Amino acid sequence: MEEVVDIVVHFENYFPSMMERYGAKWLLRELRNELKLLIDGEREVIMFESLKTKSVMLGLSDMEDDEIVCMLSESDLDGDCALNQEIK
Ligand SMILES: [Ca+2]
Repeated sequence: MEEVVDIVVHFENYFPSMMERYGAKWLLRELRNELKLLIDGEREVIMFESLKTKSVMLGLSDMEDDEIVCMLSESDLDGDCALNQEIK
């Protein structure tokens, strides 16, 4: 769990060195594994409620609702208010 928090909270700091050290393929696989933690169990997508609930678990409890909405809207390509790209 500590590794998950490090990756999420310090992503921008770690990204360049991790990419250089382990390669893009490894990094993408790790990110996909971490994203699975944010998926809503019933709908099997990442949505506002699951992000809000699980952000606390990941040590991101100070995230404002509008920041979560912004994260979702930036990555929600089909506009259904959920991140349902293939991340399994
Ligand atoms: Ca979507």
